[in-house]
Amino acid sequence: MLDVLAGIGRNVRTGGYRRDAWSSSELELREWFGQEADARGLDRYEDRNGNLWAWWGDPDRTPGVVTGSHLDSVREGGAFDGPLGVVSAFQAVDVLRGRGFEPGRPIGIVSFSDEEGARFGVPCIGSRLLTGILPPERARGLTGDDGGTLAEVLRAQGRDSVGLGRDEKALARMKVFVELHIEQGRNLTEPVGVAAAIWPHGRWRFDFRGTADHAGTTALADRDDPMLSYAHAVLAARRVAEQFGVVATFGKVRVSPNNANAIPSLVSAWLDARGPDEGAVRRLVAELSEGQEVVCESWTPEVTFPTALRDRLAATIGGPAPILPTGAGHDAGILASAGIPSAMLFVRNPTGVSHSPAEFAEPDDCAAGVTALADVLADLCGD
Ligand code: HGY
Ligand code: MN
Ligand code: MN
Ligand code: MN
Repeated sequence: MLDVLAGIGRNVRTGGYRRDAWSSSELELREWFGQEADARGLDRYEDRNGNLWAWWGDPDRTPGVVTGSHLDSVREGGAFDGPLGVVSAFQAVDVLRGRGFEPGRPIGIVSFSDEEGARFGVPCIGSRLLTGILPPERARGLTGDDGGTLAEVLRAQGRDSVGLGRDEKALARMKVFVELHIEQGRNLTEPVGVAAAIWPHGRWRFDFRGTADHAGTTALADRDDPMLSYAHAVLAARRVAEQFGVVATFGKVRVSPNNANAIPSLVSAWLDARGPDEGAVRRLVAELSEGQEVVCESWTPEVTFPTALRDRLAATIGGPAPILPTGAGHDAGILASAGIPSAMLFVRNPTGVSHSPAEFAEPDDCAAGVTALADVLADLCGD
């Protein structure tokens, strides 16, 4: 059985992906990726947007079949969301070589930078920059939770030499992209499935303002406490989400100045809202935003993966492989929205839990994912 989990274990030992991207631990991740690529004699490099690449064959001769995912994660995320796709990509190359397969096209492995947007607030920064969907100036100006901008972080790491931005060369090298990812819901009952679509989803920052004052000496009637507005918004989000058939949560909140014995002057809270119906998501946000200070920090429209490619993957896997939508965003969705033929394979998640250390996939299902990915890569290389 393929030691996918051993690969994830090695990645866990680097400790890198458990923290948000662009941090020093990301440097360790690049080392781990490099070791995996070097061990297979793959041609590896980092592109202008921090994405890591490893090639079997020369993509400048013929555009290649690319697979991969991301290594960063949310804080205290799981071990599979992202790394499973990168580890499985390396292992699928091993499987194909073990079969004596000679690819008719180059096969590329990519790890996109900062897919979760855990630090700078915008998900899929690496693939959005690569495709030009995220303008480099906006990316440079993104401010992390520690107050530093992405530009300052890149300068400190000496990584902004060639500058961020749309990468025509990287795009020209990609004929098709397939991302393998752990399923992040409870809907996949077979070991491996194929993605139909990604729900529209976004992140909005709400700023609830109040008047700083003493927690002990200010009469209740004299208080202008922004925590109350925040609390109302949290409860309204759940109520309206149920009403409109969407999902929404305030998963991150920042209280200023954050003293236990003072009424805050500001409560900033981030809403994540998603659903199969874009209109319903927008109605929810409009209702919650009424009379509030709200900034949309990221919006990803619905992505429907190309039907012919999706069905081809399902047929290659056989089974018949289930085809299902997801509420989770992915780099494959960004590439698809930029016109790169893209598809996704999902590996069963027995509990559906994700963005939590409890996230888990069975070794046999991980191995089935690698075999399915190898079969799909071999099939697509034949074009
Ligand atoms: O948040 C998401 O949808 C994904 O896990 N990045
Ligand atoms: Mn995730
Ligand atoms: Mn992911
Ligand atoms: Mn993804």
